[in-house]
Amino acid sequence: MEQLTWDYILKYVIVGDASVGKSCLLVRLTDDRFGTSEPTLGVEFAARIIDVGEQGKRVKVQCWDTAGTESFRSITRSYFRGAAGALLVYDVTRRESFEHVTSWLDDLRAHADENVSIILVANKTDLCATEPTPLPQIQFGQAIPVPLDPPAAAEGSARPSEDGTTGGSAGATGAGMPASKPAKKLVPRAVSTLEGALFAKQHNLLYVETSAKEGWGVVDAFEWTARQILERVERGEFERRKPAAAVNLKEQKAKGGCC
Ligand SMILES: Nc1nc2c(ncn2[C@@H]2O[C@H](COP(=O)(O)OP(=O)(O)OP(=O)(O)O)[C@@H](O)[C@H]2O)c(=O)[nH]1
Ligand SMILES: [Mg+2]
Repeated sequence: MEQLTWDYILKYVIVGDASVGKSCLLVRLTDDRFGTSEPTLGVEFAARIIDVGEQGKRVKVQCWDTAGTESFRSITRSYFRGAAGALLVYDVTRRESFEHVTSWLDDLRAHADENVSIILVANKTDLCATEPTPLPQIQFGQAIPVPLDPPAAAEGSARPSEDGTTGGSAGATGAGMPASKPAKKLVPRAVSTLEGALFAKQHNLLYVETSAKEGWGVVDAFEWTARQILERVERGEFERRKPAAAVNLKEQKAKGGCC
């Protein structure tokens, strides 16, 4: 039997509009794969142990994936209670999913732990770029430095042009270059990196850009929040070992699975 130990158990929730990719992000975290998923009915649960920080703390993330559909909202809200970490997800290609972030944030602030660490997750970036957008360096425990201008495209990366086709050189077959798979059709972003990062800064959230499809930034989203939570634990901001507490410390178990 595999010996699985952890230093902390953290309760997480994933929230955001329907179809922004919440379930796919969780499947990417727990199974490291991308699959088409059905809309979530109510809530689903999964867990994974991750290593956090240079001190190598092992954290068991117990995550509730909630339905984004309005009709489930009162049910899913009840799962926010006591959450130490939250992923607030929008789809970078759908502007309205970003416009609804404020309302999800209000719900989280009202129902999750008062010290909840929230990361704003800009998902589906693979639809707009062939590689992850370079983000400003994010230091934990510090405000996110927001760039004055949108980050320049990485050299060689393809950027969407106004007609939605690839404007860069990735996948191009120049003289002497072997033929590669056809360039992916990219769509324009509905929410820029700058706008997402600025919103996060204004509301004291962490910020990450992800692709559940490509696996970009997904583990980071959970790990960065866990790091922030552990810092808050060290500062004594979470009550310890309370039943149903957001954070349980030094639980050590031998189990056959990680859930
Ligand atoms: N290209 C791309 N598609 C994605 C990504 N994440 C999710 N999708 C697709 O978006 C659709 C919705 O994904 P879900 O994970 O079911 O969305 P959800 O937020 O859980 O939706 P609800 O459960 O209804 O709230 C599916 O067709 C996914 O395949 C991504 O990162 N990139
Ligand atoms: Mg879902």
